[in-house]
Amino acid sequence: MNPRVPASAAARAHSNIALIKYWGKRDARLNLAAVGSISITLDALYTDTRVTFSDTLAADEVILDDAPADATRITRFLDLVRDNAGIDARARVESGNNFPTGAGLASSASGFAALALAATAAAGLTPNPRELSILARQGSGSAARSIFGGFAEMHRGEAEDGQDAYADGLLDADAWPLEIVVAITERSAKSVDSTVGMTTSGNASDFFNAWVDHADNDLAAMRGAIGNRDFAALGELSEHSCLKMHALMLSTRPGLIYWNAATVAAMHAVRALRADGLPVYFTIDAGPQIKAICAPGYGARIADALADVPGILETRRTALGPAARLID
Ligand code: 2P0
Repeated sequence: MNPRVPASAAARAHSNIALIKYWGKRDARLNLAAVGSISITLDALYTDTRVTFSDTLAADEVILDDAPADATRITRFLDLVRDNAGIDARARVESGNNFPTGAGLASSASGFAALALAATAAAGLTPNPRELSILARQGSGSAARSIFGGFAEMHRGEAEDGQDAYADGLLDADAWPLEIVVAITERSAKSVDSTVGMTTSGNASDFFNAWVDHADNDLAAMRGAIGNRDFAALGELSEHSCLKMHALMLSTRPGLIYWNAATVAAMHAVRALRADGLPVYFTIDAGPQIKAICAPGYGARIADALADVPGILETRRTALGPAARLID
């Protein structure tokens, strides 16, 4: 290996949840989304990843949450970094989430964002945030957004090579300190992973074209709500995009049902809290967990209320979080 290369680096990236959802691809090979998306990055949910390139390794090794894991998807991703850096060395990748993996809490978002940053640093590269987001996208679409803190927008892009499919920061976390309550209703991994689910939806839902046609309107309205710090507009648009995505999932053949009974109970509970005057809206990703979006200062009260909903196993409160960064 080139002696100038640091060879080992570690990064932390935070999970994010989309307020305007990404579901569907326009190009599977380059992992280009069919629609843009807008997300918030979460302080309390993150992945730490260390990448160490070594000439003595015969193959990439992956340790995920202290257990050896399949390296296929990681190797494909590291090959992009190796090509850019002009190195051949294999890597040892040690990664840990401080939350359940693969259960609809966006572990691939924080995971590939942390991997992109750690791997490029270990390979001696210094990409800017946009370049990093283009790289992270090729690991997982939602990971492009986790390069940024606060509010981020992922652009669908038009170019065939994906060079205009990147995320940008919209607003820093402290500019509008929303609070999120994540209500966990199931700890095991989900039944149909997002990549498979959204590829199926693109081929096998009558609703897919309508979903794509309306995306730009939703994105523009959300940009406006964020710019105006209009919480009711942000919340209403978030519930709308979430329910519309789940309608698309349900309309796929075979239908994708990510909710369980507690997920539905929690949706009703959020709306009951709202009817009582609390500023809270829900969103749900490709899994059974529910995320309550709370106006600044309301997280504790809403977490207490949701903890009483039958089937909710645990709640976690979080503020909005920072951008991905290198750590010791
Ligand atoms: C999102 N999700 O916008 C949407 C909402 C889940 C539901 O992005 O195939 O793991 O790796 O690009 O990023 C999850 O999909 O999919 C996701 P790939 P990813 O957050």
